[in-house]
Amino acid sequence: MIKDCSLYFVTGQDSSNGRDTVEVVTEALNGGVDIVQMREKGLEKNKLILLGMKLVDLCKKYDAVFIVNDDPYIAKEINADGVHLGQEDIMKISIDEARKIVGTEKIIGVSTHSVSQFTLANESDVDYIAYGPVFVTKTKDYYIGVDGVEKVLKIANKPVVFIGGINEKNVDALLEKGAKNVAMIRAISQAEKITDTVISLKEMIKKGQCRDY
Ligand code: 3NM
Repeated sequence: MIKDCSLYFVTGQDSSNGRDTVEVVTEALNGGVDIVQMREKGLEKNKLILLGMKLVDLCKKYDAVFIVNDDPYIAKEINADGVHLGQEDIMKISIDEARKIVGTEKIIGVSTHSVSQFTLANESDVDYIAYGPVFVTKTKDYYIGVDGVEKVLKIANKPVVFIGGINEKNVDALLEKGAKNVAMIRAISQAEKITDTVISLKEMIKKGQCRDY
């Protein structure tokens, strides 16, 4: 399970202004990100495993949750805390199969891009649900906006992580609607001062929604 009030960093070597992923993740952890997802679409399996092993150790040191994107077998092999599955992934490997691979102790998250996908995910054996892209993002060629935010929060029976184009300027718009967890690539990976940016984002989350944590 993931804790609420989490700042979730998704890696992206291609979106890190040439900086090394381990360096970027270290700076993000120094600022206090709670969850790190290794999402490196350009890397082959053996390289993902090598990078993943480094990130597993790094996240452990900071007591942060470490999630592998797309591949439950890699998550299992490197003993990550869990796996994140996209809608395309779950066409190939169902959530129930992924659960058998990673086991009941591990975290499974799934991406959803509409209220109807969210509703289905809500009934499935996942530990959190990502919903987005809520704003314009370079990663996707569409965005779904914030209209469904309150609706999904109302029906959710597990933590919801909002994603897509979120940054220091627009995060409040989500927090005001009740969001507790937000995920980002570029607002963190492309920040000039990653640690400072993360500290400020965490402060905003705390003020916006999670005053008691
Ligand atoms: N998944 P940025 S949006 C990886 O909506 C990802 O499922 C999304 O990057 C989804 O914070 C997204 O730079 C990209 O917009 C997030």
